Amino acid sequence: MASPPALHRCPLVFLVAAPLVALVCTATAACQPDFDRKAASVTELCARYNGFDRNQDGVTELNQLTPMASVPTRFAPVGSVVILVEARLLREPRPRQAGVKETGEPGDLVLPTLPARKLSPESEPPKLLTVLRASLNTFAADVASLAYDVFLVSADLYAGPRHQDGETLLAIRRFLSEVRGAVPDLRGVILVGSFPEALLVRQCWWPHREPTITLNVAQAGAQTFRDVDVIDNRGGPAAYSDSSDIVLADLDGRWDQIYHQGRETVPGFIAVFPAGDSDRASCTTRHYELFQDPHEDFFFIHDGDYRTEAVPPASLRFIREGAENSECAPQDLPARNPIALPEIALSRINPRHVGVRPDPDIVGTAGERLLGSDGLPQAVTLAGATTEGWRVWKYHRATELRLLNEYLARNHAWHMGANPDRYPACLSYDFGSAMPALCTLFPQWRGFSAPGMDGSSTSVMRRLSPKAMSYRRTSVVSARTSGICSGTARFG
Ligand SMILES: [Ca+2]
Ligand SMILES: [Ca+2]
Repeated sequence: MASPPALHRCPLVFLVAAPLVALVCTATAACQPDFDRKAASVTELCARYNGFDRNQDGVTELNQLTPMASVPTRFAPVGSVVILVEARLLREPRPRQAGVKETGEPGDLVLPTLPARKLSPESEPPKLLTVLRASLNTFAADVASLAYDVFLVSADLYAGPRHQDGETLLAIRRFLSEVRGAVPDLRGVILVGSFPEALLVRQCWWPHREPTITLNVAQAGAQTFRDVDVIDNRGGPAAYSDSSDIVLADLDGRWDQIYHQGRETVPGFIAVFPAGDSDRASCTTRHYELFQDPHEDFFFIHDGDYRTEAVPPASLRFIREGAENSECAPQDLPARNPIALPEIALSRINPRHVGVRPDPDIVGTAGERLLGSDGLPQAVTLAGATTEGWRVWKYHRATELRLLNEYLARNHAWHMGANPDRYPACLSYDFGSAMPALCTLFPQWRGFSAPGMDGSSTSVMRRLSPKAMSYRRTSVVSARTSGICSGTARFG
């Protein structure tokens, strides 16, 4: 077996174009099944998870998982990677019908998607789907060239009106967990397309000092305090994360136990202590505001559990219950600062929300449209104020596919040595800076240093509340940064 090129032989972290695709090259060859065994396991698991209804409520989360390709690396493998492709992207366009307006289906609007220089002027532009299928295979081969065995799978997931992104994610997670059981060197998963996102809601017991705070705003009992001790158990600015990949990456955590699919109200409070002394686990005050926050389809990180007792005549005692870290795997709990740790790296390539174009149906008073005959934006005078800014943009599937194809083409070109004049950048938290490792990738990066390119833990932490951080590095922060920085996590 050939040795990998020096670039890929080092046990280091690397980042590949945006979105970040990062995996750690750590030799783990011992006791691993061979490629054929891994491929057979992935195929078998795909079949087993077809029609998977995780919570057995009659709504299928995983409609169909279809193996598309298995690509062995030419080098001694340092791990395996699964690429999940949203099946929606791969569906054939509907047949065009006479009299039906152009829908944005890929067969309707054919755009040149491979680098133009690769097409002769006489070439008929390839169909977007044909290009996409070829591009995905090329992408898998590109990842395999980094010394990974690669398994390309199309994923047809629940896409109905019900809010159950978290449930669908948990189903994917179950599948990935089983894949990791059969393919122990699984190092990363790349999601191509619009996959569900995890919404994290967190409560914590957050004592801090506020320069100014108003309770019961716009209510009869509104009251403003200055420079006071406060306990906020709604989590403060880190209470929500609507895009976090820690749920998928932390395969042995207890995320399935903290998922809430239906709509629920979560009680919370902010209490003010004008006389100070708010850090204790039981505090009494008559200055407080109670909340009932509605949430749906969310993972509830309940680090701020509490109960109250009435203290006549008008005060309330807040008693901290102390339940924390229920999302963490048991082996993560003994840590001094328990935190959910990922087993695999996760990356997303998703152009869906930029797959838009100006609405061709908007027509101005003189018959002008948003784009002129030259294809450029132009001034349009509307008869009525009926079109708001965001409505100008209309989802257009052909554009989505074209953007994806263009990205994959650029990514491949980079693997082939194009665009060498790129620079390293790192954003990380808790795992330390990956910048030193990045700078070993290319000779010209040795000693690279530029302001703002290395957002490692110190600078990230500095932007957050020092007291909140000293109290406990929050799970939400770790989850969010794991999502952002899956590229900087080290494994194995
Ligand atoms: Ca279900
Ligand atoms: Ca874990």
